[in-house]
Amino acid sequence: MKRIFSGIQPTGGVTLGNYLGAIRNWAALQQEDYECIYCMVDLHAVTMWQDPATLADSTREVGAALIASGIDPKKSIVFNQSQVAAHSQLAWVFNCVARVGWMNRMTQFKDKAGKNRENASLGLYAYPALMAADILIYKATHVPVGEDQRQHLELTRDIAQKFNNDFKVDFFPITEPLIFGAATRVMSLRNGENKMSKSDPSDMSRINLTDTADEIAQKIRKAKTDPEPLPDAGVDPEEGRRERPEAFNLLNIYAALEGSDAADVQTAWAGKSFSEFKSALADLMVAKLEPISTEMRRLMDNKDEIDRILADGSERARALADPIMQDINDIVGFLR
Ligand code: AQP
Repeated sequence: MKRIFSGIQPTGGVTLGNYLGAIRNWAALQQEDYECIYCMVDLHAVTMWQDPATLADSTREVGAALIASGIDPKKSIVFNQSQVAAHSQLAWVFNCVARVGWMNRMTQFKDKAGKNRENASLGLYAYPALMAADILIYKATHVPVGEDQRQHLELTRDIAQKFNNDFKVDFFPITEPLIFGAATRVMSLRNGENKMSKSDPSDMSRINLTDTADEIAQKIRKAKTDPEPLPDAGVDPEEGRRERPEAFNLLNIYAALEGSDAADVQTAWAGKSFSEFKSALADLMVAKLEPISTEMRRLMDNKDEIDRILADGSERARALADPIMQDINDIVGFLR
């Protein structure tokens, strides 16, 4: 039996980056021979300050985005992490299994903590141990990962291995990454060197799945580019991304939305003007995102419906996680 776990932080609205890089792949996985568990990781979200007045609604919004993007909550388990206590219980055990030296090598902590590392939360530092617990509390066999999460999945494998060795058991699986053929990394519309992010202070840097057609058109029109026309067909994409990150980002987004090969899109638009291209990109984006945003808005207007779906998901998640946590307690030697 193949079991998939993946998570997304309810740290704000859902971006086109979350959709193209993760959510649409999660929806596609449901077609295959997998049991899928998709989680709004609110415990991870609070490793950075979250306003309590908006966290619950952000959680609902992310849940709505998943469902509107085609994740079927009857087929897959969709829930929020804080409602399944076993995530936190196992995270503590893993805090005691993982080594400080391992955590010190995690590049995401360095990126997110920034210069003022002493002032970062302890939770942000221990984030990868909680992520390992998220995956292993279900004994998930596969995790869809983007490039940015690869290091954390490696750590999950190390923690599983060390737990099995320390306690002389063959308990946790060594989880495999699921890498998608054309993994899409969507960059900011204001700076092609940074990834598009929910928490970027500038709303113009990202497309939110709830943006209206006019907002999308405006953001694409104002997206940063350079004075040259679109690149020639022969330009190597790796080199192109280094030299003209904004141009190649927009080409990539177009290809990902259309479901076509990036090289074909580059050839089709070679030498053309950005104004023509941006207008086609905005039209394509609106056509693809409108059905999702319409369904998201419907769900957001029906909070009871979304809350019921998440409560049902939490119950099903607990039914899987609790017996595994009980076994772990026995292995560690906690008195029942
Ligand atoms: N720009 C992106 N391009 C491709 N994939 C992306 N993902 C996020 N941004 C992009 C993927 O979305 C999934 C969920 O991400 P997350 O919410 O757990 O955290 P994140 O990667 O830190 O996303 P954000 O939007 O940048 O959130 P904040 O601003 O809160 O840090 C992951 O699979 C991720 O790879």
